Amino acid sequence: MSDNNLLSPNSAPHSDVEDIKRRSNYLRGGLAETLKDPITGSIPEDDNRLMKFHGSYMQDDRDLRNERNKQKLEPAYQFMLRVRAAGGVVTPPQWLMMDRIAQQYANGTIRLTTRQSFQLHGVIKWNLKQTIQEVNEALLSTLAACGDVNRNVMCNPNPDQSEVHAEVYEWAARVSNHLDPRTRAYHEIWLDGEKVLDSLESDAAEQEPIYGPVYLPRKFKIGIAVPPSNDVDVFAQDLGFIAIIEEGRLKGFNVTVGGGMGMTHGDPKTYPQVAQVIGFCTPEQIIDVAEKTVTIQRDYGDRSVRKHARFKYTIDDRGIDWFINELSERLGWKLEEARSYHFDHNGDRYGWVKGSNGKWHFTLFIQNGRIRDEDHYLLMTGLREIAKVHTGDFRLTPNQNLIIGSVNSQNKKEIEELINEYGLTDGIHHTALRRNSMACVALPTCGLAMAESERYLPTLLDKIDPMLVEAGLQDEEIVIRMTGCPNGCARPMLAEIAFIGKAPGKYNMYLGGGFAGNRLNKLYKENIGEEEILESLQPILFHYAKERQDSEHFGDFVIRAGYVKEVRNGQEFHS
Ligand code: SRM
Ligand code: SF4
Repeated sequence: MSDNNLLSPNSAPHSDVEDIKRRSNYLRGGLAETLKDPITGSIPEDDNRLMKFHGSYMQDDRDLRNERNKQKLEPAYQFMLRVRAAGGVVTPPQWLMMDRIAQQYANGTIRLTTRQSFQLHGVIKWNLKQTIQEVNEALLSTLAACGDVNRNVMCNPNPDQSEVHAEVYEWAARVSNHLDPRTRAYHEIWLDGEKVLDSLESDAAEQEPIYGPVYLPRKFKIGIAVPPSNDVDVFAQDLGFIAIIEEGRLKGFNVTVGGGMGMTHGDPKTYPQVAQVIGFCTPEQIIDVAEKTVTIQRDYGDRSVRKHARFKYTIDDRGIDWFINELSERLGWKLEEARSYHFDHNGDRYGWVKGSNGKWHFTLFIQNGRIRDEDHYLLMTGLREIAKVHTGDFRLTPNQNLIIGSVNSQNKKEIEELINEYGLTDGIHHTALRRNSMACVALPTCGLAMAESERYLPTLLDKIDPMLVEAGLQDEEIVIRMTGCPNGCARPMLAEIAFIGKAPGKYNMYLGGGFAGNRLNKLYKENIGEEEILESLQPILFHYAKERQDSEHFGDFVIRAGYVKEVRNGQEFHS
């Protein structure tokens, strides 16, 4: 490999993060020393940038910020740790380990994320190394859970739903392994591995054959969907694959490129984008397509302006034809024409399902992915008790829910009893709107949050639910998502109803996303608080209840009824 990401075609000055990466000697920087500093619970900004590649972010408890400031104390620094597993599949012992370290080192809760990973919050600096070691002892990893690399590869979380699902999951795991960073820095810093490299001059091809010494310009995301479910929101991914199944066999994948959600309020140069389908590849070609696509973004992505560094902008700026040609050149062959496919939803399907191998899977509703014990709902304890007797696996869904997977017929009764004993639920007693809801973490941990999200959406839903009941829409599947800022972590721009935080208690309200995650929504009202949200939503829900056509989804209705205009691609999002 040439050292071409040091010589990006982009001649503008590189951003400071590029310099930090370049100087870091394959993600080492000063991290090993910094972690030992006994004086402060924080780490310097340069090292914090590198920490992300190792799966952790420095945060502070924002609920305590003002008070600590008044008392002239340093902020309550703490670290978020993201633990990834391709397709979100983990074993019961791994679950038990996550449970234990959440109690021992973090804030006693586990957060299931929108990309099928785990997050722990509240780990203090001096416990980080021990925590990461214990994660690795359980054969899980935090490496590349964050940072300018390929992130957790998403995949429909039902490997045993059919043989094809299992095969697709295997491909997701292989793509994920193939794109893992190869630097030994992670082992050296966290696992006390032998120090193998001291020199910046060492051969990039040997150290990081795919990424090179400055890694990617920005994060990169891959998801694989198995129609008719688009639970992974394939059109939100930088690179997506849509499994093509003919006569019960996996023929290959349609390839999608250039999706992404993040934007900045009021800055039309930033926008969410839906990915485009560019062709078809066979299963054996998927790794090559993934690798070459990543290298194109490595070489052509914008390294000067980080806001503009995502792959969606590389594609939009240079054109899809340019990308397809570049990809064909690097592959040495051309993608075939895309095959037909059909998605009919992007949410999860709850309750028991029997897989092709005779095993059972139970999808639990977990509100916004937060696993904790509350006074009258011992969710964390219930799952721990299940993990102790469960012989199958756990699967984190792309909608922040959890599947108790591969349950034997012999075990099913015992697991059902535990589900009942702890009141764990498939969400059937909730409105279908709540079952199709997602909210990002936001306050108090997320440093970028402008408004509440995870802590507020359930309360807002409590107020929307009676309207749904009154309108007779309680069982109507409508996708609703909320985020505390426009970075889009719960993929709100694809929801039929979305709220994106602007300021404390204020949200922009969006309508009209596609029910199958195939269309962006559009701004309906700006900067509104709860009262106006409810006042705005009520007449639309009643109108929908009265005048919707047969099987017309809410997102389609609001466009037909003229509440918002249809958005066909991201460039139209702000217009
Ligand atoms: Fe995200 C940054 C949480 C999925 C777009 N995201 C963050 C940070 C790390 C805040 C920060 O940079 O300081 C958040 C940590 C909050 C906390 O306290 O835990 C955060 N993102 C999350 C999670 C946990 C949300 C959740 O509630 O589940 C998701 C973890 C995924 C994982 O396991 O890997 C999460 N983030 C997403 C998604 C959805 C997806 O990937 O399918 C997106 C939109 C898709 C995309 O990337 O375009 C997303 N997160 C962002 C962005 C905007 C990137 C951009 O293009 O501009 C940021 C900000 C940034 O990178 O600068 C961000
Ligand atoms: Fe934080 Fe914004 Fe992501 Fe929510 S969407 S977790 S507020 S970065």
